[in-house]
Amino acid sequence: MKVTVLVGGVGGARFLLGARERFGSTPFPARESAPASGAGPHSVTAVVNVGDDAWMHGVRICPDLDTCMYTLGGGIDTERSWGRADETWHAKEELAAYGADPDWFGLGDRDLATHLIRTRMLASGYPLSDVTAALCNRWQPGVRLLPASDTRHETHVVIADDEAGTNKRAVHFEEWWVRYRADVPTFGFAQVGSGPEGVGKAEAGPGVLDAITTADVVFIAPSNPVVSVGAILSVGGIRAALRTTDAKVVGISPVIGGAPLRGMADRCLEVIGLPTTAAAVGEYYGARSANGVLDGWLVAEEDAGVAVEGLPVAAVPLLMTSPKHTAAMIDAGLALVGLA
Ligand code: FO1
Repeated sequence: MKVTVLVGGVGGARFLLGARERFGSTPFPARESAPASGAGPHSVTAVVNVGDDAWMHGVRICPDLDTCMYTLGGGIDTERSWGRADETWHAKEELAAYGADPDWFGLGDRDLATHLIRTRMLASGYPLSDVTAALCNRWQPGVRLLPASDTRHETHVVIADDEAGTNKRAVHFEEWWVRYRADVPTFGFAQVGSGPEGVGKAEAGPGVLDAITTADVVFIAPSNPVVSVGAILSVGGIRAALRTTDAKVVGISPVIGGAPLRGMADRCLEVIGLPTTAAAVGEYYGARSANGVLDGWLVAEEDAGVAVEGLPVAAVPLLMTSPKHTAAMIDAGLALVGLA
């Protein structure tokens, strides 16, 4: 079975641990030498959000790609769920001592090596997808990790000094998320691309549309529906590929009983005027028969009875407390769309 997963950071990485448990390892980067070896009956490809990506202190940081790579590669700090285990912060302290901005972002010394390699490769002309494969040579995540786009597609957030919108300005998503903890008057999100005026459609990265159109099943992981999944869906061609693929598309609700699993999905949904419910997110993605992208919607048992127009819904345990639990959730998703 060819499996493709749309993921953001923490929730997406946990879901991928379950996907690897359920479908086995996918050699990544593919071993040119013996492609047959290690390739089991299944393959798992993750299309990873690049909306959180940022230039800071002269290096390119890709939070969701790195969170997936470190989590699957065994290097993640399990307390924070981001960055490296056994981390130190000397470079961050030294930068702050120079008064270098930003001082609010957690740039770890071990993590910095990843950003330096990435920055050097980007400067040499390698696309982000090649950089990701090169970094994964070391980490061997056992899942193919593809950036949703190789071109800049950052999420920026319109904030202001007060609810009336005095002094509206745009800040990078990371500043909104890390510096302000989203606790600031917020008026919307925008994707900032690499076009001449800084906006415009970033096109899908290499292999992304193929991973969607040739899959047997596509999962939309329980990541932030607005700034992670929404940012992926806004990449040129991805929504259309989901609407036309022969694969079954199964979404997993990131909201359980009116609260997000983690992160600030509720705050993001509020900004775009949606309630924090499994039904609202299901409607936001929408059934393919209703101009949306889903063939099935998995909700938590707490949300049993939720209905979404034109969509089969199943209520199952959604807590990803272990890869085995997540694998069971994946089986429920396959069953919902007749693939189990
Ligand atoms: N999240 C934080 O809340 N505080 C941080 O200082 C922080 C630093 C950081 C550094 C590298 C990295 O890959 C991720 C980092 N994150 C941090 C997580 C980041 O904000 C992610 O974008 C969120 O987890 C949303 O996916």
